[in-house]
Order: sequence, then structure tokens, then C-alpha cells
Amino acid sequence: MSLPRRTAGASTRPGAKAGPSPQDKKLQLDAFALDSAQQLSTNQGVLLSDNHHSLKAGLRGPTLLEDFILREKITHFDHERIPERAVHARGAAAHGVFKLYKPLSEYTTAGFLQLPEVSTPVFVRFSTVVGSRGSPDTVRDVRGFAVKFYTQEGNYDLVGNNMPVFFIQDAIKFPDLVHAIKPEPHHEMPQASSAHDTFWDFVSLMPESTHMLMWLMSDRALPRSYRMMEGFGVHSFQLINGRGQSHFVKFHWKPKLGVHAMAWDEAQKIAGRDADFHRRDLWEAIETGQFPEWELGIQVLDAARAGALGLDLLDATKLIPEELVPVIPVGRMTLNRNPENYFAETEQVAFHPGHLVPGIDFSNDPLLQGRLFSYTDTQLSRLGGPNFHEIPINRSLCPVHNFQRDGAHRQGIGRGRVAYEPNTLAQGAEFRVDGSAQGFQSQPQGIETPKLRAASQSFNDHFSQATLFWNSQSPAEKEHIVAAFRFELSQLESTEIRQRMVDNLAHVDLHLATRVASPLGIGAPDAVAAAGRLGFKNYPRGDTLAESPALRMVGNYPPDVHTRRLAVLVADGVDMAAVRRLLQELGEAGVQHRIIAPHLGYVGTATGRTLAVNQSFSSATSVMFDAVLVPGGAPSAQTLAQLGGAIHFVLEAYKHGKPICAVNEGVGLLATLGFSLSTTQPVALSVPTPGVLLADSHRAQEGEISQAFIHAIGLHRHWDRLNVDAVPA
Ligand code: HDD
Repeated sequence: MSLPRRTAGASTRPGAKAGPSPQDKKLQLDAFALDSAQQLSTNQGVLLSDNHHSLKAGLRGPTLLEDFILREKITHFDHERIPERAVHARGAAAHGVFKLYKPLSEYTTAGFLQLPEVSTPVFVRFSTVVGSRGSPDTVRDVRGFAVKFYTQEGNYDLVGNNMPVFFIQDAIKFPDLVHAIKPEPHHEMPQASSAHDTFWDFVSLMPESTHMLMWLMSDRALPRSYRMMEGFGVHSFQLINGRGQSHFVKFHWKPKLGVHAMAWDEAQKIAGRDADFHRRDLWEAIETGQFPEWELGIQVLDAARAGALGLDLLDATKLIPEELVPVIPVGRMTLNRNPENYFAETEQVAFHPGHLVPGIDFSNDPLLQGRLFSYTDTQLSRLGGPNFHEIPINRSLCPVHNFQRDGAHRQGIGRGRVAYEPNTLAQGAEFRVDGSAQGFQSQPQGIETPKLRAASQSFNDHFSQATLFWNSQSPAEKEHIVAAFRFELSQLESTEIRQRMVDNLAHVDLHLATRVASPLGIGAPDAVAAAGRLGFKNYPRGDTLAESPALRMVGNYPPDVHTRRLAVLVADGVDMAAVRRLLQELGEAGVQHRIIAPHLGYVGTATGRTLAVNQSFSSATSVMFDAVLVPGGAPSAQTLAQLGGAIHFVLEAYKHGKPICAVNEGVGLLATLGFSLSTTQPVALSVPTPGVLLADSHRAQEGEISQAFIHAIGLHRHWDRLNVDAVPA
């Protein structure tokens, strides 16, 4: 099949092919690769003889205005910063490819969804929403998941989040939402946090936010890694096939490594330890060839089926349960290359939900409709003019032809004098683009009257899916949601807002609301008080599912240990021989370990060898690891048991639900937690609480410890562990 190409008019990049043009290459070289030229120049290419001294009147005199070299350099520096994104300012990105599994011609004519043999280049930017550019990665927040497909028919952007619903139903409320959640205007606090009065004031008065609040208070808002998050296009879009038929579609990204979260206490500690935690994790995984992967899935349904489900697909506060409409896997995205320059690529990339290709169309979702205006508009000020599509990271790989002219920072050199159509002057014959069968077609559809500012009745149900979400969580995930609401609401100065919010929650689940309210110094949740307020409409709830297992994180993906980080705690006299095989098998399974000891350099092992140390307890912290191994060797175990840093390390890992394996005498380090190897009933391996393995290497069968530990690491966290709240870490 040959894909349609664009024709007509002046080309900004004649004959452009994938990859940088010769001119881009020259720019890349000139910018940073001084090793070939070994000489600095001005922006005009004039070689500099001295980059250390400004031009002065005499050795000790004033600097001269005529120093064009100084002025050019300082002027450029003065303008280095561009405005950060109004939302999603903090982000990290990577290049990759998308490959289709099988042609989707039944649903769409989109070229990149036809040919499994074609690899479509992508650039993906992950982000937090609320924080400024320098804010920490691990705050409680929604994560942006924006994908730019450089298809042969032009760029297609899927600008989604890691949660499938949104706070509001209509884009006109977006500025209010963002003003409420951003730092408060009088003192610009708090940074990157929803735990403050203005946010909860707003959302408690907007019952349509309730479903999204449940997601925001869940572990989805604390991803372990960008590589371990789902992504969602959120809105219903349309796929249009060759017969002109439309199907509604919801897009899903499913990560190969599963969906995993960190503990709230851990997320806060990481924010201080390594504000770049997610950015670094993505970067290092790609640098070391552990390429992150996601499967693209679609939920497709025609209008009749949509009606029968009793859901309004235009309401972005609702999802379609996967149990009702399964997600069909259609392709795989692999991120395999880090950006070369953060600013040029990650900062300057510009996404837009209206960057569509033929065969895909948007829907009348009023949230999406408003986005169609906002994204181009914001780039005009953020990227400084209308030619941001010519910035290398934003350029399509297929040729661009149109009659747009001029504007700030224009790169393309339009040839000839014709910049309009219809014309006859360009090719000596009449040229017009007027009803061609090729190219993007908007899907014809009826328009309702009258014109009005109101929402459809079918947008009134604000609670049934919030309840569905709550009912679908595992017991541990429910506990985390309760704790998150308590934490956020306890930060509020206003008790009225606290009360209003728990009254709202009573419409989701009275037990949830009562538990949230109990330590907050307010009255019992009162559903009737909430229902009396504006926005609470009596909407007859449809026959929804009792629960949707796909909405919980626990148990939804097969265990996978690739790139999990294991801390091995050692001191002089450590018995490495007993864990050598274990470490080898963990390594073969994909676990990466680091040796942590009381000091840097080397420790001596029980067999008189030396073991290189990667980190000492003064810099290593358990929150940087996914699992802990404490080998035996009596001298090592005794040293560690005397060391506050080592004891704290295991207590904290325990509290955060991380797998811990202690071997032989190493079990002594868990004495504070009340664990010891049983001497009365000796066993090879005991698991006194989920994810804690006490191993006797002399009794264990070959591979027994490693299998059990790999399984425990694969489950990621053991939230249902005993007495976590009693652990003082
Ligand atoms: Fe938005 C950025 C996702 C609603 C206005 N949005 C932005 C980014 C993501 C999303 C991932 C960052 C893109 C990047 O990495 O550069 N936004 C969403 C989702 C929404 C949503 C999933 C609802 C389903 N957004 C939304 C609305 C509006 C905006 C309703 C305005 C009417 N969003 C913007 C923006 C941003 C943006 C202000 C900031 C920077 C940018 O666009 O390029 O225009």
C-alpha cells in the first residue's frame, strides 16, 4: 500500500527525510562539538581570539559599549529561559519506535495503523502536572503521558495522562482548576502539592471531580517509575475506516513492567534525596539498554453499543470498564534513545490533541474541544511565535507543504512568489485544494440546536464510577486512599472545607467517608448536607458493575523483576559464598544489585577475599532500592546490628513493603522487627510475613531461596505486611 503524500505550495523542508537535515547537522556540530574546530566563534561565525576578557579602555578601565562580542554573549544568556509550561512544567522524555501488531483497517485508514512492517518513530514526554520545572518528581500528582508519532502522513499526538479520567467535564473550568491546585497566589505555596485549601475548596464544590479525586488519592499518583505507569488518552476519539464508518475509541498504554507505586512516606523522602528520581530512572534504563516498553491498546465501540452501556462517552470524568469493553492490544512502543539536549528536545517539544492524521478524529467531548484551542495558543507564548512546528523536535518527518509565510524565527525558505491558492502562477496550470479525496477529512455529523451554555443530563452522575473505583481496590490500596485523604485534608486551614469534602465522600461510600473523617477533628460525614448543594443532581444510577478488577494495581500484571534494584548490606566478615549463587540467579533474572557497607572501598569476606563496596550507609538509603538482601557471616551481621544506618535501612524497607531476604546470621539484623531463625523447628526458608524471607542456606535446596526471592521481588511491594504502622522509620 502506498501512503498518500501531501502536495501543494512552498515546502519548508524540501525533500526532507527522516533524521536531521544537513543544515541541522551543521547546527549540532557548531553548537557543542568544539573538538573538531577547537575554536569559539560569535553566532555569525566570526572566530574569537579571547573568551576571557571584555574589551576595556585600558587594563583597569571601564568596558566599552563597542564590545559586540561581550554584548552578543550576554544578550543570548539573558534570554536563555523560556516560560515554563503553565501545567506539566516538570518532565522527562525519550525517543523510540512504535510497531503495529496487525493492520487496523477494519477501524481506521490511519497509515501508521496499517502496516506492521513500518516502524513509526515516537517522542514521549512524561511529566508531573502541578509543580514548577525544578520541583521533585515523586510528589502526589497526575502524570502526563504525551506521545508524538512521526508518521508518514504527518505528526499524530496522543496527549494523555496516567489516569483515565479528568477533574472537570468542560474546558471552560480548566483555568479555575489549575488556579486552585497551583501554589496559592498570595504567597506562592505550597509547591507541587494539592494538599492546600484552594484545591480542596474548589473540588469539594465541584462534585464532578470526585471520581478523579479517588484516582489522585490512590497509589496511581505515586508511580515507582515512568516505566511502570499505564497511560490513557482519556477522551473518546473516533477511528474512521475506509468506508467512512466511525467507531468511538479510548486509547490505553500498558507497561511491560507492570503498574507499580511507591509508599507515600517513601515518595516524600525521595523528593528530598533525589528530586530527579523518575527522570534519572528513565534515563539510566535507556542508557543501559533496558528499553521501556508499552503495549498500545484500544477499546472500540460504535454509537449504539455506547448508548446501551448507559455511559456518556463525551464525559471525561467517566471511563469504560475493561470488563464491559475489552482493551484490544494493537502494537508496541519501545523507548530506546535518550534526548541529546534537554532544552532542544524535552523542553521545546509541543504537543497538541488536535494534531491528528487521516483516519482519526476527535469527539464532541467539551473538555477536548477546549483543549483544541489551548495547545497552539500556549506554544505561541512559550515557544515565541507561530513557527514552533519548525523546531527540529516538532518537525514532521514527511514533507510539509502549505502557504503559511513569515513570522518570528521562520526557518524554512519558501521558494517563488506564490503563497496562496488557487493559483496558476506556481505550475502554469490552475492549482487548487478543494475537495480532494486524499488527506484529512472531518467526520460528518449532525449538530444539535439550540445553542446554549449547559451540560447534558447524562453528565450528571458524579459518583457511581467513584464508588466503582473504590469497590474495585484491594484492601491495601483502600488503606492508602484513606490515608491520602486524611493527609491532604489535615493540611487544610479551613475545617468547613474538610467537612464539605467528607460529606461529598459519603456519596461514594459511607465507610470510606467515616474513616477519612475520624482523625480530622470534624463532624461525621453527612451525605444529606452535601446533596443539598449545587451540582448534586439526582441522577438515576445505571446498572454499573459491582467492581472492575482492572482498576486495581495489585495483581493485574505478571510479576517482572527487570531493573529492580537490590541493596546488599555487608560488613567485614560477610559470608558472600553463601549468597553468590543467589546473586547470580537474581542478576540473570534482571535484578541489579549494589553493595552497601559501613565504609567505601572494600570489605573482607569470610573466606578472606575482598569485596568492592558501591555505597556506604552515609549516602545510601533504602528508598533508592526495591529490595534488600542481608547475607550471613557472624562478624558482618554483628557489625550491622550495631549500626543505626543499617538498622534504619531494613526498618524503612520493611515499612515500605519491600522484599527483604536475610540469610543465616544476617537474620540478626531483623531482630528489631522481632524476626529470628527458628532454632526449635529449623527450616530452610520461612516467610513470617509477606515478602520477608528468612533463609538457612545450609538447609535450602538449590535454587529454593532465589526462586522465592525473585517471586517476592516480582510482586514489587507487600502492602499486607504485619505491624507496619508500629515500625519507627
Ligand atoms: Fe493539558 C499540557 C494532558 C486537559 C491545556 N496537557 C499538557 C500535557 C499533557 C496534558 C500530558 C503536557 C504535554 C507536554 O509534555 O508537553 N491535558 C492533558 C489531559 C487532559 C488535559 C490528559 C484532559 C483529559 N489541558 C487540558 C485542558 C486544557 C489543557 C482542558 C485547557 C483548556 N495542557 C494545556 C496547556 C498545556 C497542557 C496549558 C501546557 C503546556 C502545553 O499545553 O503545551 O495548553
